[in-house]
Amino acid sequence: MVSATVVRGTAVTAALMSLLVVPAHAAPQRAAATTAAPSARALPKPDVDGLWEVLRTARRQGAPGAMARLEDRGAVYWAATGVADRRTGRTISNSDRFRIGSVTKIFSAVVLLQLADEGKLKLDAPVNRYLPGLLPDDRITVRHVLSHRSGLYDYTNDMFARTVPGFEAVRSKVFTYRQLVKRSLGKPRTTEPGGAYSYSNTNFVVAGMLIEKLTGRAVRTEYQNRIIKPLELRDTFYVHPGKKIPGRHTRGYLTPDTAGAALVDATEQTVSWAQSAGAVISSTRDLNTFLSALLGGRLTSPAQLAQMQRWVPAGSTQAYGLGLRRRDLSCGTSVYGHTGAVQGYYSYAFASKDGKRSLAAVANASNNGTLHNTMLRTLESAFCGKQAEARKRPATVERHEDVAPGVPVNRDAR
Ligand code: REX
Repeated sequence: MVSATVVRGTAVTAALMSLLVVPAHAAPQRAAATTAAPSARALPKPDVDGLWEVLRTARRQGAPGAMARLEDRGAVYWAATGVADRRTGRTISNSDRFRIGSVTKIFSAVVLLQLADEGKLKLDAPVNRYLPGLLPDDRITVRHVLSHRSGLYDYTNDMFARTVPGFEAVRSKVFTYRQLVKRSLGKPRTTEPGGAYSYSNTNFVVAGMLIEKLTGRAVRTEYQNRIIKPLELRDTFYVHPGKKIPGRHTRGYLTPDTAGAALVDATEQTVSWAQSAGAVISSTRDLNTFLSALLGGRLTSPAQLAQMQRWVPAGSTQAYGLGLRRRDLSCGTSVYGHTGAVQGYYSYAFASKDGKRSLAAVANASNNGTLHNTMLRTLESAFCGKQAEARKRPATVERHEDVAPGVPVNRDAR
């Protein structure tokens, strides 16, 4: 069953933002190595037809369903095609919830930056000041962890070296944070503290531990009280170690490494392997609201938002801040947010510099590099409009260092 919807409507999000009170006492801190973003320019009109074409291509490339929601200064556009459930044939829709993977990292970073705003955390203090003896090097700071410059090895490299067996081995497991950190510490570190960007989920496991240590509460409670409740996000949950996605959701399908093998329904899992690095559930609407609020300065003080956007190079068209990615698009515009990959779901949540335009998209399949590259083009349609070069040329081949880095990704999956 196939369905297509492109709708324009009116969104009302501004009123509830006024509920947020942000402390503004935080002093600017020492700069990390930075890379300048291309200068901000007026955004071209979104290309909704282009967005729609990207989603159709995603389906041809192996996603049972794909959808996107674009919000632009009060106007809302959404598009969806394909199915949420291959067994029942139920049509996918933007009201379906899904697993957002590493977009979770922004939630964890926001909580920590709010704690910095409250004077409870210093970004340049060693992690070991707050979690004595956790890390083998006192030089590793909170900033290093949040910008993937700690050198802590990514334990998911080994965990998911074989995609389906790796997933099945952990889908019902419950890990403690310490068990995950221990898996990382068994391997040599990838950089000196403060060295080059080297993506690792371990960093955001440490972020979760910091949140729990500094607040005395579970990350779930902190996400809830600091982000979900104030922004009235009705589709956003942190479910751990439960395996189910609450309410109406799209199922997620994992592509096996063997070409031609049947997709594996990966919907139910604890996501304990990721937790504060990747276990949040949300919807395209909530992600638009979240990114707009963050970039619009409604979740942290301006000083902490500036910290979040001290960029380190992370590839030719990307940079990384603190739990935040910057992607530099073909038209010279940069967008800010995160990509996510957990088994069965590729997700994308980005906004313009001022937060006034936001795009959230998801394909309900993963471990398919061709599909991932296609879905990245939703950003081009949303923020470059008809100027997007990507529409005129074949999809660029991205490196996949951040999708289980060091692990082969199935590029040819159909
Ligand atoms: C886990 C394996 C990939 C996925 C991973 N995900 O590290 C984090 C994430 C949480 O969302 N990262 C994104 C599996 C990309 C980011 O930070 O931007 N792949 C799959 C394999 C490959 O198992 N052998 O594709 O489902």
